[in-house]
Amino acid sequence: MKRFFTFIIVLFLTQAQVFAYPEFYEYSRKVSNRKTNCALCHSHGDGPEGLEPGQIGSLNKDEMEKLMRARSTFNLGSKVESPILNSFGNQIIFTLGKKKFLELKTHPQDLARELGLKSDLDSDGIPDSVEYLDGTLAISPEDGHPWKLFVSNLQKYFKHILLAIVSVSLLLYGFINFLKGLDLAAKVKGDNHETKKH
Ligand SMILES: [Ca+2]
Repeated sequence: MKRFFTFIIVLFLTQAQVFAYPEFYEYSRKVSNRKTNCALCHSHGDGPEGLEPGQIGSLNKDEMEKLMRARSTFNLGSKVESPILNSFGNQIIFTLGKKKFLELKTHPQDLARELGLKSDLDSDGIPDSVEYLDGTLAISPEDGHPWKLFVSNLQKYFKHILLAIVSVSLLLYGFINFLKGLDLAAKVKGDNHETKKH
């Protein structure tokens, strides 16, 4: 059994390049001008081949079974949990199905359109498909196009910002009136003092 398991790992390692799909991150890199890599969709930035965590060589028996199950799932709508893919990679297979995904290898520019704008895995307000085009990680809320993140956060926290502005304005208004009151009191006191002198 152990020999068989080792054979499966070696087989996957030798075939790993076949299962890596650089067409997508290369397209993302081209349109975004960002140094994207396999981390867009994979657990490891260098892709599935290797012995590092998130790569095929590091998988235990259960994870290898998960990987084989994920790779034999070709229908869309099937929940896959491939240990070498991150949640965006798994989401792509869930949304499109493996068959459609493989078809897109020759025209990776259509991946974003096929994914649509519904999914936003990291809830940063920027859809996964847009992050693919921007060359940012769809699973990291800190990683996003700066202007889009700013607009998204502005919309998200608009009420809080508005409340803060109103509160500060009221405090400022109250403080100014307090100073005016002090000034008026000082003037009245000064006038009284002058009246008593005369
Ligand atoms: Ca996002």
